Amino acid sequence: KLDEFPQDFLWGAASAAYQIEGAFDEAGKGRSIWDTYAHTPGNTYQGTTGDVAVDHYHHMEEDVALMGKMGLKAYRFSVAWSRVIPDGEGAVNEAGLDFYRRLIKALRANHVEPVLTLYHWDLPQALQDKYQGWESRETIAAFKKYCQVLFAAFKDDVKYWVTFNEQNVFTSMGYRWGTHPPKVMDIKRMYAANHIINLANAEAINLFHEMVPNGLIGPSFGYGPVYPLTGDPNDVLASVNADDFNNNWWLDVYCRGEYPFFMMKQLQRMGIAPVVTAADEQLLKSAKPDFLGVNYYHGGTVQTNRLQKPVATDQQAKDFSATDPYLMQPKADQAQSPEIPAFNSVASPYLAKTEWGWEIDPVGFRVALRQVYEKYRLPIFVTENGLGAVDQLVNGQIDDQYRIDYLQAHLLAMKEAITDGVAMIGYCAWSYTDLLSWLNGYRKRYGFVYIDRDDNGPKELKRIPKASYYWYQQIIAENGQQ
Ligand code: BGP
Repeated sequence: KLDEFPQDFLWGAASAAYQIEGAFDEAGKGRSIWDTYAHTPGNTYQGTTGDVAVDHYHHMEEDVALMGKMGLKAYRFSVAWSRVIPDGEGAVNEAGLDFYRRLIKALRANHVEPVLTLYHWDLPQALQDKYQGWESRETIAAFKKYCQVLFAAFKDDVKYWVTFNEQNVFTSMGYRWGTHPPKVMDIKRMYAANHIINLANAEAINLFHEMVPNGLIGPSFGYGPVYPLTGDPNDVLASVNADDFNNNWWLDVYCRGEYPFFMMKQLQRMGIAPVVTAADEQLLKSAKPDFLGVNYYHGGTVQTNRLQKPVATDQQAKDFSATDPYLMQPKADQAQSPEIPAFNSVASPYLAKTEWGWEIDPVGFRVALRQVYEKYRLPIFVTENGLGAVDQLVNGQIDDQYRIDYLQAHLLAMKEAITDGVAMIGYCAWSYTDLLSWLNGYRKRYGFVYIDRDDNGPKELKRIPKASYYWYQQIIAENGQQ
């Protein structure tokens, strides 16, 4: 028999500022690197931007009222740094801060616990221009100031805080693949930026513990278990390398305050390791997150890159990348990563895929929760998990049974992990309303609440609860009994 969910389990849903707010230049907001990136032709799917997004900025009360009706226990959102401090480090824009003050008040009035993410990818453009963003230590000071403003403003009203969302994703996309801002393709710079962000994360956690002693803070990491394609020891070795490369490189720093030993050695051999001073080491060791945010979509299967033989022809690699730019297949005779050349990512022969080619793997969710808890023993807050699909509005309704099936399977896996002994705070499905998918525009929908808009622009932006909304309402009411 499976354990029950804890009585105070936070059943939630998530979002991020750039993907929902719109109002990109209203009420004193500064530009972010995502404004710049999306405004540059060729960078996003059909040129879609978050200029209007789903206009949550002007529909906030309505959106929160629907959360109240749903019985949602927690709502994860991010603050747009450039709305609060338009140039990233100077004067505070009171109107920007006020938007979040009103949001938090509305959440509390509807008995929804706010979960505030400090950084979900939208760095103020001014910091990119002035300091080269996350490649410079000046940006740590700016981030600390921004954190200080938010901690002071919301320390009595927000208990759960997330520092960085998916550092692994935004740095790999932004500095390795060049498919997110700042569109750099240089792995040495990628490792340097990661180190700076690790320091910023540590500074934020330490400052938080001084200023908000009753709150809880941690990073949200995009975690996927790594599977070897076969039992061939070469494939197993590849999976050990890939686990360092995909997961440990970040998680060990967050939770243990140190970089993984073998991978660091390898980077040093190649001359691309970050410069870590004694003071840095001390800082990283001193900052302890209170929980670990886990975003789970899928794991990854790898095989050894035998004799550097191609795993895909150029055409196959192109087709694969075209389905979803997040899943980049190494091209012919090219390893996934020059620094860890012993693995290549391949499709799992066991798993079905979503319309965007993401593997559907609820068992992997249990594996993920177990692995992370076993290694770091921190309570886990699942801060994202969900299904991106094309939804059809038929007679004013959306019957997204496929999303219900997906979520149900993942909730069951989570219950099994809890029975295994994993300590969990809550679960935020991605996403609450439909929203902008960074590189896929508006047709890839994740929400419990449908929003009437497409890639060509807003229609009426009407909010329509989907079948999954009513299903989740029931799940919450029964605390996960199904
Ligand atoms: C995560 C991000 C989210 C969200 C989600 C779905 O990596 O933290 O912001 O976008 O993935 O991704 P996508 O929109 O590419 O389908």
